[in-house]
Amino acid sequence: MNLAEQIAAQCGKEIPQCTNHELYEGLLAMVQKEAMTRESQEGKKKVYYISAEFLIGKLLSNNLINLGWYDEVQAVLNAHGKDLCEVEEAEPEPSLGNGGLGRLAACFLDSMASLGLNGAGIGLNYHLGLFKQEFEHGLQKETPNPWIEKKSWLIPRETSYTVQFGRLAVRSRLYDIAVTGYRNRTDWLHLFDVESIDEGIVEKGISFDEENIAKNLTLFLYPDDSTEAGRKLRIYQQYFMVSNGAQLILDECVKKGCNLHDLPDYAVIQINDTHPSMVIPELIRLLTMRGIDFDEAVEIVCKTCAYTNHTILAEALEKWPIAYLKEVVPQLVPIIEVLDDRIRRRFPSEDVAIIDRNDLVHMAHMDIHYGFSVNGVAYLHTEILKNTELKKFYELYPEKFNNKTNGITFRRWLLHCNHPLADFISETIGSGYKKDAHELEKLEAFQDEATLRKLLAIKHQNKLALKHYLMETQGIQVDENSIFDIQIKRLHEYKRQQMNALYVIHKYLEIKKGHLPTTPITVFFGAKAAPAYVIAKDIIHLILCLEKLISEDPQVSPYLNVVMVENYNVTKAEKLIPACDISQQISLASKEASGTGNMKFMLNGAVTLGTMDGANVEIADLVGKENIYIFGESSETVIDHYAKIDYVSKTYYESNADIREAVDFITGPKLMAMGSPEHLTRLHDELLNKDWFMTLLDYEDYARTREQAYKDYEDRLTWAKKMLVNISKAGFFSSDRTIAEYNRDIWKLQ
Ligand code: 26Q
Repeated sequence: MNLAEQIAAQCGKEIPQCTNHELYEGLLAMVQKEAMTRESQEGKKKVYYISAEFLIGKLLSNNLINLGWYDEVQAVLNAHGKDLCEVEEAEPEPSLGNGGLGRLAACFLDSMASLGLNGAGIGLNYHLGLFKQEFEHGLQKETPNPWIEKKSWLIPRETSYTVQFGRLAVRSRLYDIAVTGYRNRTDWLHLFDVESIDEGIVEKGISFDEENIAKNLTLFLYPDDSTEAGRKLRIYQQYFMVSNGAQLILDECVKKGCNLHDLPDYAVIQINDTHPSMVIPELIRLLTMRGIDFDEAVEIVCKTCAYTNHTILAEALEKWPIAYLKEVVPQLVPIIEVLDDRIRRRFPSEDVAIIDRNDLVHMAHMDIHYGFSVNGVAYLHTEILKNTELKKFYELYPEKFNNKTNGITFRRWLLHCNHPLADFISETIGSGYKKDAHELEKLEAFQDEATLRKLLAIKHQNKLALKHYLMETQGIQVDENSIFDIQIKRLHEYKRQQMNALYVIHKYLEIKKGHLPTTPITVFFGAKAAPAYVIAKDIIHLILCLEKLISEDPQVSPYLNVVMVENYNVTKAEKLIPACDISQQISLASKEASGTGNMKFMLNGAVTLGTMDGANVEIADLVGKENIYIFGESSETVIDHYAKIDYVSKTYYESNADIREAVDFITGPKLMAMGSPEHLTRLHDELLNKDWFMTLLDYEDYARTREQAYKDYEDRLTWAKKMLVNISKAGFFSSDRTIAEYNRDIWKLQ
């Protein structure tokens, strides 16, 4: 049978008669069948990547690319009057993560399979992904985000375990999603669910019915809300995940001939932030139940578990009240107490204790003491962990600390999302870069005018594609000839969307005064705010007000526009990133562990405007100062301000007229009439009296540097050279490189 006949057979009718949704389901089934044939048992030792989040995004196109089917499927569909891009639209996006950490886990699985590593992901099968965001009266509204249809990527398995919560026993059910490697083996993402889930609860509104754990345990993904007090249901989720994971790991190893004493020869567990940290006491518990004595069980676990830290925000480090744990997972409490006791005997300092004086369990501390590796996610981040945040631990265990700078999978973030650019690169330097990203460096030799013009043409084409997409989905009109200046990421004060908004106000006022930009500017935002994060929602409100104000002002809108993209998610990122000219990476130095959007933009030929924070530092090193716009105070200066508590935002407000004008515009008559005075006043007060993330400290340098970038943009060929250098140096940020380093230094699979 040829491909067209196979598709028709799978769908039960000829291609032209199929809806896009039917074609999606047919192709899904074909991909799943093929993925199974590429399954591999190879490798004695296996890496288990445990994570509360896997932000996998849509899977169809990616799988087709990885299997080597994409071009043929596209051609066959076209020949029958169908279009793969439209078929893609029929697929619901599984938003099983909040942002960076979850997306990283998804990129890592892709790279593990693509490198042929024996690995698996372990997580939870949330029935509703991260909430859907809608804008209503200039405010964010959250609605449920279901993604599981009758036919989905989930493959139900027979595997089922019992998980004990005090007296309550819950049965689990395993679902697998195939992770097809790029022209390589299939690995699996194991997602655990409860057998007794009841989706009907959603109808009654999003709230957690703790009485009915067995019915709602996997219904929702918690929105990243570091400031919210620990919710008990989250402990249920975490323990459910790790207990199932630990049981699966032990079963798999025993099946391969492991006698459990030699577990570290068969398994290595990567703990993705502290969300899965209970796997440590749980594994100790299970090993002792299987006849291993306690001391040896601790030793085995110490050699099996490795921990990745993703944040230096103190308030985001998980600390659970021991009373919660006693209630939810009483069987773990005596184990955690012994682990704490042993540390207290060895190291009397209160700073490194697991259970603190207030009876809070510090999950990260447990990971560091009882794991064999601790890594940060970018050079600067790891240095800050070693020298500041986790200094006391670094002194105890210098050998455990290592850096693994994040990466992204080029299959999704170039081959899939930017076909024109990928084709252009293949024509210019051949296709070798698809397997070895470092080959992108060959592009640097092509700085002739014809190549640069081609690059500009591709960018223009992608901007047009985004324009059409936004028109169709949000009814928004954008000017493809304007500069596309983009900031897309979760809304958080440390990421400083508010600084970007202050510049927009400044520019608006400049235009009002008759100072017009040479090329029009479109400032794109995309961001979800955690539902309980008040200031974050105020910032969204401000951005929406600015969008409205400007779009209704014919004097300004030919030169400046704001677009707030609704419900920002992986799918939207895939459309926005290829169209970007300027990538905003403007976190307060020392606060962004790495960032991975910065890498995606660079790979797609955007130029970064950013602070020396996270992986921006490494981007700047690679591309050189000609090809990036760096501004703002250094992480040392910022850390020093925090230590001395000497930052006063009002000083900057009072000494700079531009700042004063922009900040006061927030509560000026125009916005107050248009928006909600409550939100605007609160934000104004926050900036003036607190400004914990030092927006006003960096504003002046930010505005100046941004102006410079706009000015340089005018020289199109020089700008295109910057784009070319950014693309050619992006190879380092392939997650294949990151995963190869994890394997070389931590996992050590053959
Ligand atoms: C905590 C408590 C209650 C509910 C949710 C959470 C929660 C959930 C998700 C806390 C944090 C997260 C996610 C954190 C995250 O995405 N961190 C990012 O990780 C990226 C990958 O390493 C980095 O690039 C980013 O710099 C970092 O912010």
